[in-house]
Amino acid sequence: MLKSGSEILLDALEKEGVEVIFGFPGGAILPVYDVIYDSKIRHILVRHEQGAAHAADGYARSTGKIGVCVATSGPGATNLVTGIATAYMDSIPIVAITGQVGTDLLGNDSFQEADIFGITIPITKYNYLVKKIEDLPGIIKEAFYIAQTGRPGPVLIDIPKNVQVAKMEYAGYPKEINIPSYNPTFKGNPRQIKLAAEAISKAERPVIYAGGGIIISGADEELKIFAEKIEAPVTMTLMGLGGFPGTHELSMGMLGMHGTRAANYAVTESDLLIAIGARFDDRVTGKLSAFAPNAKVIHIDIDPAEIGKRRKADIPIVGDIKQVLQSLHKEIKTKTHSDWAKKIENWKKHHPLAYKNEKGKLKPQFVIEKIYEITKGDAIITTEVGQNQMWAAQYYKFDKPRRFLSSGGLGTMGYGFPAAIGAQAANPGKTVFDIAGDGSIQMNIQELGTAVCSKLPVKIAILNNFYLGMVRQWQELFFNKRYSNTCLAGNPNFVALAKAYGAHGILVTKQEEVVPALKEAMKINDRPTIIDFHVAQEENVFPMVPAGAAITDMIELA
Ligand SMILES: Cc1ncc(C[n+]2csc(CCOP(=O)(O)OP(=O)(O)O)c2C)c(N)n1
Repeated sequence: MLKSGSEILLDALEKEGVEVIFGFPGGAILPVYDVIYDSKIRHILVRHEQGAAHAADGYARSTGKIGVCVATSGPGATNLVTGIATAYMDSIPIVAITGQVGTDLLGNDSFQEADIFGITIPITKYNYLVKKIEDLPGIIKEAFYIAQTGRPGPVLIDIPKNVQVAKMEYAGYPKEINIPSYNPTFKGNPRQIKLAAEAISKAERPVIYAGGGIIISGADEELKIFAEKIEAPVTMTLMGLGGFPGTHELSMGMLGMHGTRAANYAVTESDLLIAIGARFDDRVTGKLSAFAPNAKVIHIDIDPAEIGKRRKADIPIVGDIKQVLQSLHKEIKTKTHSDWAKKIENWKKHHPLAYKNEKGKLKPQFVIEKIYEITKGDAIITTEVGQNQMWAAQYYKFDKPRRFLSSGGLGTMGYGFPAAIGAQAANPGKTVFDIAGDGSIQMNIQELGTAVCSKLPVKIAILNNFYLGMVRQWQELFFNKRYSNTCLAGNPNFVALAKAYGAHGILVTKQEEVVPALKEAMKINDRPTIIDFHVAQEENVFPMVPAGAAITDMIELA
């Protein structure tokens, strides 16, 4: 059947099982929008293309499926860049589709031309500029395959306008795919797995250091069986939260810069560090030479490039984590480490996460504890970046994967709200909370329009300290309280702003107002709600390891 490039694109998206796409139109993508008009796929019109990329990312993180975003050429495409880079740093599968000027105009500085292919080379797993309509079906098939397999990541397809309108005889979306140069390894090497099992049987102080790879691979059950069988305490990275139940007795919570004392001590004293789907990020390791200095390292990851990148692995295992753990289960024997377990219990008991409950002050940590209680630990939580993000990671106990969506690698302010929109679109019946800072929320607050029009009942809890809090904290601790350009005195009235958009708004200034406000927000299910919590202005996130220090070098609550 004769079909246009745009019709082929939409057919391919349907065949890939795409249910919703996030986008913003413009001249160079108009033929595609014309086909979207008749399509069964839901299109959510964002207010800024950055919102589309983050929403696709939130959709992907909360479901494990590929998120799709669409933008026009030039400024539309460049507005996607931060969202694509955010997804790239956290290995999130999204497919970004951009319109491009016609192939005859390429390279002429034509109106709204930007070399988005060139711009996104370093921030995509793979990308394409489609020069002929005949290539289009195969490219879309490849793009979806590459985005999702191996170590996932964003893929961009740039489609010139003439390719969108050209017609060809279309035999249907390809069923098979063959990319000879692309062969991710799924099964771990049996010899390495045996070596790992041996090292585990000899270890006296093992620690499991679990990253986002656990969640990507869907290996949370396997991890639980593994940890219980060898009685190893588990610490998670920011990306790994929910990959192991936060309330499990073997959980030590997060490690690293704002990790728990138990986690950081345990890693430092361990004799075997089992790194699973984690990449030894500098926010985790602190001073690298002091990180697990006496430990043998088993490193399991699907991406061979991660192994040995920052820390030599004694036993490297390349493969899909779920499969590797299943193979490991067969090789290991049940173990206990009573002295080690006691030591860790002791650290946990004597150094719990703590904050001061001061009279007359509303503490952000308290707000998060109450969000946890009211949602029974089962909400999808997105965060912005800064103190709000770290408090959410510390005080909301994630027992299940795909419940905590946060920009870990890039640390993108403005991520949380559009990501929440994506997650809510993907999970209509679930409670979705964006835990936000007053600075970050203003980076994509225009998406209130999107959430209102799409009737998405996202809840936004603004921990409003009238500062760029995390930067202010660094200025307080390391720059002698010289608060250069971190005061947000010009904040809008967020309740009035919510109302102006047709959303619901609640102001909370006292501790006793927190629960009633949350209950009120939980009842609203046809539009977004902003709760503006006026929290203690100079509260800090503790413990804190100063950048570049050893992770045992923690600054604590005074
Ligand atoms: C796009 C972007 N710009 C700048 C930064 C640097 N930065 C990190 S945290 C932070 C402050 C965040 O303030 P706010 O959103 O109010 O959250 P709080 O720390 O107060 O919870 C800034 C500016 C960033 N992470 N992202």
